[in-house]
Amino acid sequence: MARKIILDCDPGHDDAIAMLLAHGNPDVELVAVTTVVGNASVEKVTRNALSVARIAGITGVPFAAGCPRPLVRDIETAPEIHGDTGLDGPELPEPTLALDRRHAVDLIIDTVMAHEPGEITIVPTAGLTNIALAARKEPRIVERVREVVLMGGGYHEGNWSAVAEFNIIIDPEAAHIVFNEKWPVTMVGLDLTHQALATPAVEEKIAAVGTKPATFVLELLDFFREAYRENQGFEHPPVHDPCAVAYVIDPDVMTVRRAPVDVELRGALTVGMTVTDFRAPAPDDCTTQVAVKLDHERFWNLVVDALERIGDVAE
Ligand SMILES: [Ca+2]
Repeated sequence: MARKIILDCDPGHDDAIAMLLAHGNPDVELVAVTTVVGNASVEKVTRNALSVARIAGITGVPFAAGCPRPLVRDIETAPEIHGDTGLDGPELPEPTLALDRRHAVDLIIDTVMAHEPGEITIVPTAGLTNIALAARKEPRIVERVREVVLMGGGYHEGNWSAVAEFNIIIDPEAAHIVFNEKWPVTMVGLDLTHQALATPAVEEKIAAVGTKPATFVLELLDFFREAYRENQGFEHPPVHDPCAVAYVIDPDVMTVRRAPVDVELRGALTVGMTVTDFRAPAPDDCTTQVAVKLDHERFWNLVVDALERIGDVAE
């Protein structure tokens, strides 16, 4: 049985690849895609998500737009990493899917409540505004969700400050809510995703697929490589978001460690830090775990396999 996932995202180059992985892999089923302000405005990332759906040939999945700003803080976007559109680089087609009329928060709630307990996994690859609001609006989703597997944070690494990662620091109050609810949370943070480098060998494998969606991924990686070289000193870009999807598909793609995680809201230097307590043993009531070590080859094979299964998509 394929694991049913809600992808909450802000496409975003790596979000786009996460969508392709989720769509192409038979062991997960996309049951909803929701968007939230993050890499760019919610209008831009929503349009991007719909364009990626067309490229990937995703149909019959509801897409809904979510929160236009964080819970408390001002909007902060990431044009230096994703360009002004949030998905600079490839030429994007006009979307063909129509948006669901519901707000993303309501689509998340409706989807979780319409399924049996333990059926739905939420995979956030953006700021946690929608997820936090959904948990507050309908608290019963917390015990119905199987688990939350999120890309964000890091226990030793930051990218938007010395100690904080973008998805967390843009809405730390929302992250605080999500990490402190009693659902199981897996933090696929920078410590893990900085191992998911798109090396030339990876790009060769993707190029060998030879389809339009594969070419689209290569174009995304070209833009991402330059952005990460210029702004963060990476030779090859770390491709964060599909790592969270990959963990749902195949938990053996990474090692994880159980540890309490909380989010700093008041530190003058550390706001948005995902403070991880590695003192052993983890308390019995600990509901969080953090991703530690990636099997690089296994991960990229999943991405390539998904692209092969998607094949060429009719226009
Ligand atoms: Ca993202």
